[in-house]
Amino acid sequence: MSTELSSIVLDISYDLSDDVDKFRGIFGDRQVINLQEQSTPADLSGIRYALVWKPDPGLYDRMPDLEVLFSVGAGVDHILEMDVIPDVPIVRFVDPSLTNRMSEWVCLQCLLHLRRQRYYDANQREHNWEQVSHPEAGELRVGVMGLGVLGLDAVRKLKVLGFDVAGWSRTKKQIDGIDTYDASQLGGFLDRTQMLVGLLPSTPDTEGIFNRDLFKLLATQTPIGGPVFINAGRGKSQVEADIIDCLKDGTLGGVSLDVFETEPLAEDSPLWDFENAYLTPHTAAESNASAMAKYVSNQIGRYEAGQDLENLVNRESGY
Ligand code: NDP
Ligand code: OXD
Repeated sequence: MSTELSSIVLDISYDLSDDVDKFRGIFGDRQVINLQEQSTPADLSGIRYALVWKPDPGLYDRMPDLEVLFSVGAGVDHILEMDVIPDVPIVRFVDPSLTNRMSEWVCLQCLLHLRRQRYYDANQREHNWEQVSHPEAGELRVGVMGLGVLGLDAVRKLKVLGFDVAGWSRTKKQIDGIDTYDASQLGGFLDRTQMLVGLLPSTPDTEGIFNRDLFKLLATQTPIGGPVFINAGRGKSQVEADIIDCLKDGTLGGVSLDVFETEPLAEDSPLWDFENAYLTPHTAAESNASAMAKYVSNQIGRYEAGQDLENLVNRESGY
């Protein structure tokens, strides 16, 4: 097949059909091969770049000349968990359009719990005018687990809202005005945390980290009726059976979950029915197609100019 060397393949497992024109507009002279299209050739030799979510395992065999793999998402667990991973650099998606959306979601969830929004929703349904007082943000100690691109933006914005914010990550960070803890200091971090936010990647080390044992270490005295758990990292990092039990027995006073062990969340999951649970269907921060096309095009430009690719995945740490 005679494709240009600089063509890019768009994977079928993340439906970009409505956005292919945006990709073609931004990629200009580069050929954009959308695997959704019937006309896609079986032989993709000569192709150097692919943008994938969780591709068909056979896809890589069709691309013997692949040089760089781009992830549609900021997370790359879907790529690294596959049996076959091509031996090429993997670049994850990092862009303000995604980061800002995630911080909007995190701040929103913290505020919903702080301002007892569910209580007012219920009263509104009952046409019930009842004023209750609530603490201000500065009285709430929020702790963010994961201080990467998303966590760093979230802690800064939570701080601007007035929350008393701290962060935890594998390696120690220095952030103005924010207490930080490294992996060895998890106990101290949890002990001060009343509202816990998860922005961790899914790796063997983070699997099931948000479980009953961890929730029990959170600060129990809170001005909002119990510690709150908020997660938008990955569902595999949480043990949903423990979350359900902890909501029932008051170990947790509330949760906000955007990610789940199995997605979509089963219709009969008890999580749907807790008054103090806010659930969103993995929509905290979407990857915007135009931003993604510009990002990938820019990275390919850097690569071809001999510059370093940005946001490379470390296969050893798994993110
Ligand atoms: P980064 O890779 O930039 O940051 C990951 C952070 O997690 C780092 O601070 C890292 O520590 C920390 N970390 C990783 N493993 C451990 C560990 N074992 N113990 C302690 N800390 C750890 O990722 P992003 O911030 O860009 O994204 C985070 C995750 O958010 C993604 O992997 C993805 O799963 C999820 N996501 C969810 C979306 C949604 O819509 N729900 C949208 C986009 C992303 P260190 O700094 O020391 O390396
Ligand atoms: C991502 C996601 O990883 O949307 O970007 O979950």
